[in-house]
Amino acid sequence: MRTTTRIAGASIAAAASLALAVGPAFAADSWVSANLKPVAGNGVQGSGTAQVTISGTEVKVEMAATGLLPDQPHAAHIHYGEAARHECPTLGDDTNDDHHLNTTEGGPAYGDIVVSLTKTGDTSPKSGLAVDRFDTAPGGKISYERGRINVTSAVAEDIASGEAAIVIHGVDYNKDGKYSGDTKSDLDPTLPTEATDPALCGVLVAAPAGGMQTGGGMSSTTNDNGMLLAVGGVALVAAAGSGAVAARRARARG
Ligand SMILES: [Cu+2]
Repeated sequence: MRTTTRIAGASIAAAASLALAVGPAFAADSWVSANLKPVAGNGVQGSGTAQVTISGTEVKVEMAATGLLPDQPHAAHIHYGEAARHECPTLGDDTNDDHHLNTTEGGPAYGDIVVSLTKTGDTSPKSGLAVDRFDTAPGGKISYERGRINVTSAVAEDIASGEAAIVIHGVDYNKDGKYSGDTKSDLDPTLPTEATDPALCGVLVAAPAGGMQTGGGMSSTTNDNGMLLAVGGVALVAAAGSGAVAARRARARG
C-alpha cells in the first residue's frame, strides 16, 4: 500500500512539473483587432477590419476592406513607432499643407513599417513597396489572410501592445481610375503619390486577456470581432468560385 501511494505521489509530482515545463508553449495566443477607416483628406470612402493573432514570434493577419481603387496594387503594412502617437493621422499632420496626407506625414501618428502584408514572399519592411506582391483589390475589395509571418520578438510585443496600426495605401485623388498625377511619391519618386498615400488606417487594439470571459471590455470586443467575421463571411462568398474557400479552410486547419 505504502509503495503504491508513493508511486502515485511521484507520478502526480512528475505530471505537475511536466505541466509547468510545457505550460508556456501552450499559452493562449493573443490577438489585436482594428477597424479600418478612411485616412483624413485622402478622398477614400471605404472601410475594413483587421485582426492579428500573435503566437510567439509568428503572427497571422486577417484583413478585409472595401472601397479601394480597384485593380491597382495596394501596399499594406503594420506600422509601429516607439515615439509615434499610436493613432491614425489627422489633417493636423498635413505638414506641407496640400490637404492630403502622404505616408511620411502619417509617420508621427502611426510610425514606421514593421510588417509588409504581402501575399507571397518576404514580409519585412524591405518589401514595403513590393507592388507586385500586394493585393490589387478587385472590385475595390481586399480579402487577405496570411499566417506564419515571422517577426522579431520586439515586433511581436509591439503589435501585442495594442499600439500598432494597419495602413492600406493607394488612393485616387483625380478619380481617373489609376495611380497618376504630377506629385511624386514621398517613398519612391518613380511612383505618383497616389500609389503610396495612405487610404485606410486603424489602430490594432488589444483584446482583454481571456477575451470573452471578461466583463468590462466585452461588448466592444464582441463588436469588433463580430464585424470582422461578418465582413470575412461576405468575402468568403465572393471568393467561392475560385477555390479560395478550400485553400482558406486548409490553411485554417494548419
Ligand atoms: Cu504602410
